Amino acid sequence: MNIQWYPGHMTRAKRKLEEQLKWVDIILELADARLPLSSRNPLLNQLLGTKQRLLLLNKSDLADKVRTEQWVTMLKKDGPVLAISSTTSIGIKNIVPLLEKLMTEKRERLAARGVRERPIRVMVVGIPNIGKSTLINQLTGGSQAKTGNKPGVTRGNQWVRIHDKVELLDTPGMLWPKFDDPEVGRKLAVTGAVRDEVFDQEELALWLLKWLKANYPQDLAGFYKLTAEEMTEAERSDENESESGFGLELIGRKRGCLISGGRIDTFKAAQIFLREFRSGKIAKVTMD
Ligand SMILES: Nc1nc2c(ncn2[C@@H]2O[C@H](COP(=O)(O)OP(=O)(O)OP(=O)(O)O)[C@@H](O)[C@H]2O)c(=O)[nH]1
Ligand SMILES: [Mg+2]
Repeated sequence: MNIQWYPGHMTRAKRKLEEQLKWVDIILELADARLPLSSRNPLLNQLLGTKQRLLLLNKSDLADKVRTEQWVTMLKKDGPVLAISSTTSIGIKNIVPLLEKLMTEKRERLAARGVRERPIRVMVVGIPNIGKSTLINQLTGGSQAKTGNKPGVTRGNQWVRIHDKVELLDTPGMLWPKFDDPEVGRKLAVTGAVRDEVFDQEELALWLLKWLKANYPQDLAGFYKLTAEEMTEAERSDENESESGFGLELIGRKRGCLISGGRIDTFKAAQIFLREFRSGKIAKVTMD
C-alpha cells in the first residue's frame, strides 16, 4: 500500500533528525505497547546507524499485560527495553537511571579526551501520537511540550532539560511512506497514529470489530452487553460482506445513533466505536 498522505512536515522532520543526530548521545524510541512491531519505524535502523538506543513500549496501560511482558523479554535480545505509560507513570522512574547506565561508557571515553561533563543528550523519536511530548512532560514534571490526542501535534524540534543530568529533544512524530503490509496501516490507524481522514472510518471500524471478535470476544461482548444471539448476528454480517455495516448497526443501536426513519447512523457508530477502543475501555489489547 502506498501512502499518498505522507505529510510534508514528516519529510522535513526526517531531514531535521539526520541533522540533529550528531549532537545526540542516546535515542529514546517510543513504540506502542499494543503494537511492539507495527509501531516501529523500519527506516530508523538506517537513519540512526549505530547510535545507542533505548526502546520504550509506551501506553502499556492500554495493552494486554501478559503479552507486554513477553514482548519485553523478546525485544531485550536486541537491546534495552522498558514498558512504560506516560499518563499513569508506570515505569517512568526507571528511565533516567537506565539512560545514565547506557551513557557510562561514552562518558568515560569523553572524560579520557578531557571533555567536560555535560548533560546526556537524548532525542525522543516515534510515530505520531505515541506520547513523546507527554513523556517529556512527565519526566520534567511540567508542561513545556505541547501534547494532544491526535497525530501531528509537535511540529518543530524542541530541547527540554529534565535536570542537570539529562536534556531531551522532542521531535515530530514520523511515519514511513509505504506500509508493505496493509494490516500494519490499519493497526496504526485504529490506535490513533494515522489521521482520521486517511482511512474510511466505517471500513476501519468494521475491520476492528472483526478483529476484536476474533481476539477478544468476551471483552467486546461484555463492554457492549451483547447477547450470544447478537454476537452470532454480528458474525453473519462478516460472512456476507455486501451487508457490511451490520456490525456497526449493532454498535449504533447500543449507543443510540439513530437517524430519521429509525435507521442507524453507522458513521457515527464507527466514530464512537473507534473512540471507545482507543480509550482502552473495551479491552486491553496487544495487536502484534
Ligand atoms: N492511555 C495512554 N495515553 C497516553 C500515553 N502517553 C500519551 N498518551 C496520550 O496520547 C496522546 C498523544 O500524546 P502526545 O504526547 O501529544 O504524542 P506525541 O508523540 O508527542 O505526538 P506528535 O507530536 O503528534 O508526534 C495524548 O492524548 C496523550 O494523553 C500513555 O502511556 N497511555
Ligand atoms: Mg508531540
